[in-house]
Amino acid sequence: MTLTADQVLFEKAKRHIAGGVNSPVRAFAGVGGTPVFISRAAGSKMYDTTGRAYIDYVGSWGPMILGHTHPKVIAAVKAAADDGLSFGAPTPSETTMADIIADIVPSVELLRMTSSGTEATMSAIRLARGYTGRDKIVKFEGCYHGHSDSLLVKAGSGMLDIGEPTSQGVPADFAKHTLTLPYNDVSALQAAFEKFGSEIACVIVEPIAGNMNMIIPSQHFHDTLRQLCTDNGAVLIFDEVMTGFRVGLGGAQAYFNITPDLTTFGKIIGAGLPVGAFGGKREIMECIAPLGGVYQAGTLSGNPLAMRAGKAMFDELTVEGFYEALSAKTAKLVQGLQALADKHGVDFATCHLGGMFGLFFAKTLPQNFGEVSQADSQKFAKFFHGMLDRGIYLAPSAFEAAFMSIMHSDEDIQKTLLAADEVFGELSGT
Ligand code: KE4
Repeated sequence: MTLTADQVLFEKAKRHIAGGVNSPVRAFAGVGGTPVFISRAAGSKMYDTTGRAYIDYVGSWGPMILGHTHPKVIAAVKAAADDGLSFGAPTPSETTMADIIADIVPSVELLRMTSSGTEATMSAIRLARGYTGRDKIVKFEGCYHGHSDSLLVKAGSGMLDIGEPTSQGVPADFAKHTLTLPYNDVSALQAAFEKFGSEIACVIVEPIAGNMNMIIPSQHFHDTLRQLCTDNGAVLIFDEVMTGFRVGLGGAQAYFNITPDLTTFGKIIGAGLPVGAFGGKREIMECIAPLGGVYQAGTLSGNPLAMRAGKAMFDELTVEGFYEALSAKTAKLVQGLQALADKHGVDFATCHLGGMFGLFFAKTLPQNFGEVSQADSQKFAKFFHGMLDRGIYLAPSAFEAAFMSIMHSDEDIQKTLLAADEVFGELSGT
């Protein structure tokens, strides 16, 4: 049997890369088949090693809101590279980035850059524990905050594809400090604080979930969470690694009009280069070394290429009307998909906000992880492959959100809907 180009590349990758991928969710474990190896990307498209084009709705899991190889971002990276790749010393470009984030997100009075979202959330958890002197943390089932030990308990994203919501290798003594509650459930929140309130250092939440596909929780959930944290002296951490500058310029905290104590960022702020950040109340952030006793560091934190790429990115994101245009593209696609699924009698539910959208093979829109688990992931896998065969690249997992870029054209959306019409037709009645 002749192997495809991707199968040959995947076998070669497996020789020295664990599972052939440098991040599990890329391995297609959730949908089966062989991952597509990408050779380049431009605008709304990625190209495999045979030159085949795919309309990309993953966008590197969120960062590529301007589309791939945006000329101003590429120019900024090239200019920065010509000036040197890394200095291990402060640069003005880090100050520029910090000022931009603090200006756009009023809850951020002081911040620290990192090189990934995982580092940002791990550091924020340590900071909350150091600031409060407490050990317990609260997270929510199906939410994913990166792969630090405290947070790999009933987590989402790629852990759900491999059926391991709690990672091996995390000592029980460690995991016991992590309380995991059902997402978007006010009574569970109230009960947890009633029982543990004075012991809880922080609550970390995806303010809009994107790692069990997409769930927009109720305003009541967020209002209650904010009040309980305030009443009990717990730090409220909004993990906006995915939603930050994605669901709107101000992120989910602006959408819900909630002021978290700390916010974590990643993905978009580096325009696709390795970056993360955490920030918030000055009083809390001043506990971070060298100001305070909570240690946190990183050789490449605030990398000048990522900072200057991020600046070029924000120059575009802050243009009047950007998010209105992006949201209109998302709405056009999602409403078109829903109409086609309805036409073919396929149980399908969608949600979207800004440049982020969710797709479920379910009669009604899931409101928590339990309901997400009831959605038909087998049908999702068939839909994924049917669309991939037609040149449409969706997230290779039923537990991931999808992303629109400002570069996706009406033609891209029409082609996507044409493909979906055929695939829903194949799925109807199955
Ligand atoms: P990174 O360490 O992957 O930069 O960020 C971790 C992280 C933290 N918080 C949220 C809300 C996140 O969504 C993520 C990472 N998201 C996944 C996709 N669901 C990254 C893709 C991957 O793991 O390869």
